[in-house]
Amino acid sequence: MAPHGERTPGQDAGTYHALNAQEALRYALAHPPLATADAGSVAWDAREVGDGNLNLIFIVSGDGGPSAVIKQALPYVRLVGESWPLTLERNRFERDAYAVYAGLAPDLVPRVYHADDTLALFIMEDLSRLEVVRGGLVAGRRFPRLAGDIARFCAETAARTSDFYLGSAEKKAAVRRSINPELCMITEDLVFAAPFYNAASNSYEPALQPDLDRLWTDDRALTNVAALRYAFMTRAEALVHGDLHTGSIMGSPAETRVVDPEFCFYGPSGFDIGMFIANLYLSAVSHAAQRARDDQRRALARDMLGAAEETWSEFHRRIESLLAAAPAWQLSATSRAEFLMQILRDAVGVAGAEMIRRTVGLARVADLEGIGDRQVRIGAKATALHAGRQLLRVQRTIDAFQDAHQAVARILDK
Ligand code: SR1
Ligand code: MG
Repeated sequence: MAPHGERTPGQDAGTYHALNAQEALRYALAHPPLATADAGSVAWDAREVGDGNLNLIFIVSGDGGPSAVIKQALPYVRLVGESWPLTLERNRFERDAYAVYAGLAPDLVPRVYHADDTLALFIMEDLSRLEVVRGGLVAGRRFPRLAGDIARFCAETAARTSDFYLGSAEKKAAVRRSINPELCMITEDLVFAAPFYNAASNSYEPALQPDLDRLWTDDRALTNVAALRYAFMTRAEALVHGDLHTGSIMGSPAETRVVDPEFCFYGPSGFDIGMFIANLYLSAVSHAAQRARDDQRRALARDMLGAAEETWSEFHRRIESLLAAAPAWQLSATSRAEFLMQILRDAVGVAGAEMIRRTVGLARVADLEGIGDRQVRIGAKATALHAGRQLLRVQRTIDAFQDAHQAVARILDK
């Protein structure tokens, strides 16, 4: 990797500024991997294509030739504007996470070629051959590898970055490097707090008020979400991606890539798998709500529920065998089962909170917002709130994933 603080051509050293497309093009052509290309003989183009909540994304490509992506952090939340400042250091957290993932599941993450902490950017592999999985699921496309690949990603990262695999001092150093307070605070607030009271950042159709009143007075759900929030803030178990929803995954029928780990930190091992499963459930809710007007939707909803089951069972199988093989621990079957039960209960609770916040919180999702018919959309959101609340209610007492899964399937069937 290049030394920190390298200059964009034509810029002063040591200062940050947000690039425009022309500057991104010049920067990319001066750094790996495109600096090695025969730049003069190709017509180059740079486009800003970021559609996420936070960053600039430039695709730099030569016609028919090589390409790369520059990801640059903005010093504020793009979704909201400059009134919400946000640390540029998140770009470094993201790059560090990719370096860890490259050692654990290199086929499931993009390659990173170059980084520049002054400009808060890195250059990575262009994944334009893939699509954002959320968009594909909304459009009814299928990703047969998705569940298995994400289960493997979550099992590998949850086990191999934990104390079961790292030495004691190594693990503590990793935790220290990954303390990411500003982005964690966003999750503490937007996932575990704001959706559970009448917070200014929430946004929802007034027709959902009765559903929200039920949630906001559900002592069991509120007690459990408070415990999950506390666990998120205190239990540094493993390196967590921190934002592993279907908008943070690029895919095709043949490939899966996890992107956007800027929310990474050391947290509860069930967090990522729970957030991912929640987003499969949201897709299932969306398709199920639209089934009366479209024959394909019933099958798509069933597929998404099936993908959630496959995700959990494959994750469970893999992490169980990783724990069994953990060097220096000799965990008995009983103690492995105990750890896995904790992960299951955390994951189910996170899934509930994520479903609710994606329905009424600040950062909602196309699976629900994109339903054109107002009545159908409200129905889908009410179902998501009901399912999310149910997951929160049962998470502390379930003994098996199926206990939670069947509850969601029954709610979708109504
Ligand atoms: C203010 S950021 C809102 C959301 O966008 C990110 O993708 C995370 O999901 C965060 O909660
Ligand atoms: Mg993101």
